[in-house]
Amino acid sequence: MSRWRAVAVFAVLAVAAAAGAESDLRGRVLLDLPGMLLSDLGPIVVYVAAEPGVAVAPPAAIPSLHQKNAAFLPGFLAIAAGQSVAMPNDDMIFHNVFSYSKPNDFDLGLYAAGESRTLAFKHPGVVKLYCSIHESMNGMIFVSPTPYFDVVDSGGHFALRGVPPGKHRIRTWNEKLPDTEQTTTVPPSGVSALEISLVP
Ligand SMILES: [Cu+2]
Repeated sequence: MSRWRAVAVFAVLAVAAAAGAESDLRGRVLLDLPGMLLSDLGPIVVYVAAEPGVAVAPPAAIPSLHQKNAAFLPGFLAIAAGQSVAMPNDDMIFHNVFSYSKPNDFDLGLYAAGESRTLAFKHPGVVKLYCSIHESMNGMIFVSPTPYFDVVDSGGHFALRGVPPGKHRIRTWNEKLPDTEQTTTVPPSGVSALEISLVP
């Protein structure tokens, strides 16, 4: 192999490695509000914002959001835009699931015990779920614009897996707090860490 050919092959391999490279972005959200704990806030989602012209396929997994004992279970679910959710009725009574949250609004109609409906959520944002029969049934789906998201644990920790290397806008969402955004650079491989202050 000539020297130049060897260089060319190496360059192609390097590009291939870069295209397939991904890293984990781990970190922690911190709350500096006197008298308030993270656990008082309900779900907090950390996610990578979408960049114009960059489309990433949603996860193929189809999580389930059940209707059980006249409640949505789980009551909160985070998914990626384009991902589908199965909504089985595990009760012995009829339920329906609907939402007014535009542009993800929908109405699955009434369906019986043991039946299920599956729905794809195409648009990022918050989707509030209700049942037309049971006023007490409330659920929520957060649709992340990218597949890189996590719901923080009770200690505020999160892990965004398989994030492409480069500069990203990292955003947080919580129902009670203003959204935050900060920019970070994810290295070509390995794990990077980020601290996010929820209240500047
Ligand atoms: Cu119901």
